[in-house]
Amino acid sequence: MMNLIIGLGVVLLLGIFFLIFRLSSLVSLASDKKEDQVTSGNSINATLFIVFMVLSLGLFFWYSFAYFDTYDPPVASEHGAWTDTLFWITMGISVVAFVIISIIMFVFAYRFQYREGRRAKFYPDNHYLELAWTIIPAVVLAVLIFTGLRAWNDITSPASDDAEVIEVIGQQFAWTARYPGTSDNRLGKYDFRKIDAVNEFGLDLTDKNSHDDFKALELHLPKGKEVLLKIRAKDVLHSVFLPHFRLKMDAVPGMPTQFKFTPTKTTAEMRAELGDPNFNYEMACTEICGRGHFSMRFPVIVEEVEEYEKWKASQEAWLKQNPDYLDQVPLSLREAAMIKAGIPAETVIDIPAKASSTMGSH
Ligand SMILES: [Cu+2]
Repeated sequence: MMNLIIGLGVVLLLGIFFLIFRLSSLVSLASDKKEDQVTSGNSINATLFIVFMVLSLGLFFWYSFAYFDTYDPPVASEHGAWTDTLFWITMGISVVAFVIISIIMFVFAYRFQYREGRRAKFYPDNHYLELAWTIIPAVVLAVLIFTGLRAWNDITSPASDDAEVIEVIGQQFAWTARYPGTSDNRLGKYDFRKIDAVNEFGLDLTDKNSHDDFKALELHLPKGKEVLLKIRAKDVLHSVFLPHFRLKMDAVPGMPTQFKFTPTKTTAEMRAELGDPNFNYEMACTEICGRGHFSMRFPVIVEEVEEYEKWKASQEAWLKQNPDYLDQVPLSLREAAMIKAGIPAETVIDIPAKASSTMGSH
């Protein structure tokens, strides 16, 4: 409602401006003097240029400072500090160029408005000037792009062998995470053709690494340890966005992506830093993926490594929660799979019966 009123107010104001403009040009048409007819509209426009410049630059700086905290959350990852520096260097150069160009544009429009008897100067070209405004921006842009590229190559280079590998999967409209179990610390293979109502990851149970993988509805991260996020999507494009970690990577169906980073502040530390006991990190989807896009919020918890390991050990393997799927585990691996997944031994009795009944029905 408030927005509507503000919108109507702006439309009304523009209408009034237009009427004043029409009125003054009609008045000047009615007057006999030739120069009045030409210059009255010009000087109004010239003055409006200056008004517009002062108002919009004022708004620009006011917004940038007043709402600074809402678009610049404190950084909580190692590479984030470096990308922030690059961002602010680029921003500083752009803002200086933007302000200088805006002022020159509007002041020139005002300064060189039509005046009776003034003639334009014929000034066809100046090689030095053209060289200067080509070479200086080219050098500045090249430096920005190459330092950015170096940082990007560093961020996207392969993760170290002892990195914590976690998979996040986007689907309409929720995130899920898959962790390697504590007994092997390796994510098992998956195959999208194995996805069904229960096997939402498409776990390939013929791979022994998959037997202790578990599902999580919160993203737990260890502080000070390199994390490799493996990212995929099950239906449409989604995008992983972890603003405090300066991490953004698309989740693309059929094309797994990844991002490595090292968290530097636990949730508790960030709460203390912000003085907000209710603060929580979160992961959002930044690809408009459909009607429920807004609801793709995923809680993120950063803990000390010991707490993180404790949490991992307390989780139940996916296979333990879905023991029916043991019949997809090759017979030779079945016993080891049950131990790995923590499935009680008495479940063994069901499996051969089930296997033989399926065979019998063929
Ligand atoms: Cu999404």
